[in-house]
Amino acid sequence: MGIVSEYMCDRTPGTRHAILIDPADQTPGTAANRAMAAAHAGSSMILVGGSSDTDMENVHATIVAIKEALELVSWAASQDSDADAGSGEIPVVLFPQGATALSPAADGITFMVLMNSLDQRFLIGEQVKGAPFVKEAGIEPVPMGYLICEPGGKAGQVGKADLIGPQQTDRVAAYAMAAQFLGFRLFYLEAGSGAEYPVNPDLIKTAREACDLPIIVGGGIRDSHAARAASEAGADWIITGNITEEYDDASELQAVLADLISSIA
Ligand code: 1GP
Repeated sequence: MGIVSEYMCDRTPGTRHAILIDPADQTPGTAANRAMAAAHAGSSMILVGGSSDTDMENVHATIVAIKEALELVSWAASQDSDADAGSGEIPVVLFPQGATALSPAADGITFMVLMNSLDQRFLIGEQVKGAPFVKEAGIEPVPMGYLICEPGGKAGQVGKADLIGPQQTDRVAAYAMAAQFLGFRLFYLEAGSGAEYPVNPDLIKTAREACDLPIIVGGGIRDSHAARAASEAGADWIITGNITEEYDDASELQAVLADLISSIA
């Protein structure tokens, strides 16, 4: 297993937090400031991905800017003898919608299959298209089963997902088992970016009991209450995208994220 896989798949008890940055929504400089605020707040990873209309150059510039900013954070922490042991550099991982939003500067990539898509493109097409780039660039792939639940949002529509309903525990259990049997290292339950409600904690709990994979949960998590519910149901990772992009002031963002992270620690 590579370094990023080991890091993401570490099952030490507790829930970690990551922010999702969409390069289409902000300049690389703003993305870097938000990543720094997240690192200071105690986030454990930066995911970069999102919109289907993002070009390669923009993704690359964003990742380079974030990595430079995080290097500074980690250097500053190393100079501070009072800093926490956990303040080292955190990974920047691609979370792509397709084969075009990639960058060789990323530490890793969630190499995913949208398991409940009805479209061949998201089951194997984009993966085959992107694989030569990932190999050539030497980006570490972390195989991931990705499942979209209601309401699903744009990801559900674009990905032509046969959405998992909030009460469909049997379905989620079967997908979680299949994800493990297929050799994925991670299992992601997605409600869709900006979802009006997050993944039902019952689905998370069922997936937790059905497989041994680390479970990532995202979509519609906007406050400590929702984050805690996902954490208590068994999520290993909580992802927040939209709330991260709502704050232009870095210290305000840091305070909001610190509050959310303290609720899942
Ligand atoms: C995307 O689920 C994440 O996978 C982010 O969702 O933007 O609603 O936080 P939000």
